[in-house]
Amino acid sequence: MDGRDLVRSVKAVGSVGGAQGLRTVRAAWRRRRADARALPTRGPERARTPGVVRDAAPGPGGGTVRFSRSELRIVVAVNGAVFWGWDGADPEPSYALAGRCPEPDPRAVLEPDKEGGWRVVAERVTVAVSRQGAIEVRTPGGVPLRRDLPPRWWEPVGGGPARWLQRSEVAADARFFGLGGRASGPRLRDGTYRLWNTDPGHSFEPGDDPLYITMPVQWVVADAGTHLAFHDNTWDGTVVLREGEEGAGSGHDRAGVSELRMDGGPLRCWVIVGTPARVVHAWASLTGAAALPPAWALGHHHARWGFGTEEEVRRIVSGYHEHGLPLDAVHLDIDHYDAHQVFTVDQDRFPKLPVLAEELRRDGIRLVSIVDPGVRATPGNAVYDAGTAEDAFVRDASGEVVRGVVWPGETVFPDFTHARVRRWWGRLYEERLGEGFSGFWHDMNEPTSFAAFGETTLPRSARHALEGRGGDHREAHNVYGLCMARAGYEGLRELVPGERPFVFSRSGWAGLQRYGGTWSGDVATSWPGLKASLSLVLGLGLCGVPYSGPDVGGFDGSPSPELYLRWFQLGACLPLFRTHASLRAGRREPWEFGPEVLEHARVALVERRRLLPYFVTLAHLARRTGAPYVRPVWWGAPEDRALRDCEDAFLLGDSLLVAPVLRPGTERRAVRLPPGRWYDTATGRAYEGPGQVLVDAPLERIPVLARAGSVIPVRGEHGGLELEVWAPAPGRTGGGLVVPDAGDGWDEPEIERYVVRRHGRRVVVEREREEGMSAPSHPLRVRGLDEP
Ligand code: NBV
Repeated sequence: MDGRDLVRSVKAVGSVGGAQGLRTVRAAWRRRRADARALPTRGPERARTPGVVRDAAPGPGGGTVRFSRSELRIVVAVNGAVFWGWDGADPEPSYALAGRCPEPDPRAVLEPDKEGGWRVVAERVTVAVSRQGAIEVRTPGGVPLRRDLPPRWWEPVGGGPARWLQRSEVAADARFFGLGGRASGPRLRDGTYRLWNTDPGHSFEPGDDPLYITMPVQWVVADAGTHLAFHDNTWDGTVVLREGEEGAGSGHDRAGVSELRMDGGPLRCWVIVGTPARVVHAWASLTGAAALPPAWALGHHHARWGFGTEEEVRRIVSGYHEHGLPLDAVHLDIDHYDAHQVFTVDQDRFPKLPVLAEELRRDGIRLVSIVDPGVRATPGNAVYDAGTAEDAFVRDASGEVVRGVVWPGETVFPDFTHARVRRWWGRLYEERLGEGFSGFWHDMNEPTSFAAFGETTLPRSARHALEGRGGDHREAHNVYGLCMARAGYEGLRELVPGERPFVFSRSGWAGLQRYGGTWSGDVATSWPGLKASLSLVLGLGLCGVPYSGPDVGGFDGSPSPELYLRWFQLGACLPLFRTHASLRAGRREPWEFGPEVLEHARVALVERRRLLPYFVTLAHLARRTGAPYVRPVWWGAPEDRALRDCEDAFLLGDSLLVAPVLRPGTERRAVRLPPGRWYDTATGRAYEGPGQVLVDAPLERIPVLARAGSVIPVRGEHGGLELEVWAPAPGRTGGGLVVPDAGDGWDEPEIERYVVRRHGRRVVVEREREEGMSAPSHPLRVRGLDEP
């Protein structure tokens, strides 16, 4: 955020906090401008490469290969993931890993390779190391998936962290995905992607990079196979991607290239090879199971910056009721704070928040609170005083507390990389619970400070505990949001042990899913913004964070009725379904866009509610298997190149394919189908994949197709669970998993497995149990039989 942006947003907030609010932030900003304490300059550097191989020694799960100027440790873990680390880098400590590094696979062996190299051979992968330190990852059949050239380090002559470069080559036909939440995906085309969590300071569109959640997690999908590569390093860096090109006729292939440059930190990498489902499974076993959102969080949320008063909240909720629109959660933004200070309530405008919360809860609606990390640096502010007594705030190298500028004015920042500080912060949620809030929305936690230090974050020299190791903001920046999410999640687990916490966070890093989800941040209100919002959900899901969704309607400005509706219809198919907008933006309530939009939005809301059991099932499966709810269409057929290039549709679980409308004036659209039969759920018409078909997409709905043979748990008319079964194609079978909702606590529901067979015009559904097949446990509705 530059000065102009700051003044713009401060003006916006000033209209809530009054002229006084505006003056406070401006004055604080002026004071802090000179505050950046620079890091020492790097001085001259010396370049280094590994040199030539000397010898190798076997070790658990692989071994160590020694070079003249470095050494490389390779470990294959029992979950099939391969780790390697240069210069003695170990898998631990790591902010990404959920616990200890998984056990080494005792079956993996280190053996000599051709031309003086070495290789580690494991069940699912072979890792070959050349004499010069290139590392090639091959399938068990020997097909290369990735070749990392020998790395290069630049070490400051006077000591300090080395910068490094790792260049990797992949197949000419490969496509790149992932790297966290990227606006110009899901396919990551040629370009530079930065690894530094950033509040762009304005509403973003494709092309804005980086955003709030960056991760050095890369997916590579090629004819030869799929793999994930994770460089476990939290420092600032960039990834330059260049897709390859296949030589036409007798021409040569040009490999795809990924070049990773890091400003410091270890050079260590995890690679997982396999089908997409196996890759995410191993990734989740490394970085942790996704927190299971309570069922209400899978419904519809309505937020707004600037509800203003309790009356306004009641008015919006009544609007939902009067128009017959389901609503599950209302979010209160910073304007309900007292003078923008977190963990406070403006008693003039929200005098009886617990009463309002109770009223809403009786109607089945939960209140969610925004939580900002910045604490107003004023003695007398209870959070500041308590944090000071706790020695909770980030300091600089001279020991002074670092000050920035955020909404409350001059602000200090808890050091969430310290377990004691996390515990202190976690206990503060008790105040929120007392006000009646059930869920928590972490914002501004990149962390953002308005341009006080040239960058919109803390100075790089700021010191952090980093779990006792000690370090500075260069290393801690990217995990600040992750550690704040942990503080909130763990605090809530202690405060309300019987309920699953609901936390979602704007910033984060690999492993965020352990504590909750995220949303797409301030997406621009435009058709490109709509497309970007889907890109983020897909990218984050591949990186292990399955629960996310955009600000429906976009964050700023006023969407046209058509754009709003198309966004609403997409949002209704994403895990977090939330309408939200900025203070100055136009309205986002479904009835504000005319009767036609209202009617179609109602259909989308009612359908979301009907599909709630399916979302609950997907949430459980995400937790148990790592598979995101929202998956690229190549999920089950990564070898299909046309699917790899399809960016305008997605799979919602195994059973549904959603083809949102991302362009104005659309009434029909092309849909790229994976193999098998697919039914348009609105018309029942069957289409055969793989291939491209044209499907109706009238204003009233976006195309949603169901896979033949699938079993989709839905909410029946009277609220009970029903199974919607889509007939298998003649001669084919089907099936599906159903996980019933077991409440907001920790009870583990049993997974129900169904098998579907077709006999002529009859469809037979059975539940598979340990003791044998039995009748389904819920009423059935069979569809798709009218097709030949
Ligand atoms: O708290 C105000 C907003 C919030 O509505 C939005 O969702 C966040 O992404 N917040 C950013 C801070 C202000 C941004 C200009």
